[in-house]
Amino acid sequence: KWKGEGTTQNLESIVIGRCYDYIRIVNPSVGEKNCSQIWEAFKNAFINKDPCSILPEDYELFINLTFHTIPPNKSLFWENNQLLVNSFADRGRRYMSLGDTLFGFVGDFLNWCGQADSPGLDYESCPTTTECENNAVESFWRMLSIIYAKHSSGVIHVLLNGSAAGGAYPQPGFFADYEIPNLQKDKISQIVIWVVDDIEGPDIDSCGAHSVKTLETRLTALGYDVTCTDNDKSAPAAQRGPISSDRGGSWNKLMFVSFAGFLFRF
Ligand code: ENP
Repeated sequence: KWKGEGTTQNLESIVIGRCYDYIRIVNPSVGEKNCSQIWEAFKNAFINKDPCSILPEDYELFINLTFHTIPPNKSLFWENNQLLVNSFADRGRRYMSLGDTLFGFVGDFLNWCGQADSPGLDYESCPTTTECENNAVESFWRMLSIIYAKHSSGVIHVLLNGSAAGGAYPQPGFFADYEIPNLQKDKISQIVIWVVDDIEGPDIDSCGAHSVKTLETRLTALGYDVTCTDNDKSAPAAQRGPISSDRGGSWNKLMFVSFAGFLFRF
């Protein structure tokens, strides 16, 4: 019926299991959470409803039950870099991207939707955002993006893909539309943008050019202290240790490429 993939099989077990994995192993510092209640709140956001009439607010109870703070300087926003971000953030040990929070962790990589006339999940198909934007998955990430941006503080990092066909800073996009407008300026000391190309991918976008320039201009106009680094000056790789200054940019790029290559093997 719909063009999108249907609900992920075993959704309930996955959500409850991920919740326990998170609170017991990944990040016990969030404290005790009620994982069955979290599943109920998640499910009740979209079950038995028209799959095209789900709003971000429908996940409010889910957010209340899963919410925990995001440590200052740990927020990592991104576009078109999911696997690199997942590996680089290291499940919250290095950075805490939205997918490394309890609320994002339970839904990452999954698909879900209900149906108006039945209490069951639709395992056959779910609406894509082109079919209707008020679908269960889109509204989930919209709500989470807003909450994540509102609670981010200190130095904020943004990891963009310089090889993305539509530009490193897509508009529309979650970062452009739901995250930037919800950042709390008085809690943020700096915004650091990293533009990283795919290994052997085209160098389409970089700091000071095209869509990245648009982003830099927007953030500066909002009053943020913005810095931007391209991968050839070594962005994430620089975090792994000091880079000797006499070696120049190409060595740095090699450092980054081998680091990214290492990440991509996962
Ligand atoms: P894509 O299109 O590269 O990747 C979408 C995949 O990332 C889906 O598997 C989705 O899970 C998962 N995902 C993890 N975090 C988010 C998310 N936060 N989000 C949408 N999907 C997410 O990603 P997008 O659409 O460009 O979104 C990137 C955004 O995530 C950035 O704004 C970044 O700052 C933010 P699923 O359940 O859909 O299979 C917000 C929206 O963190």
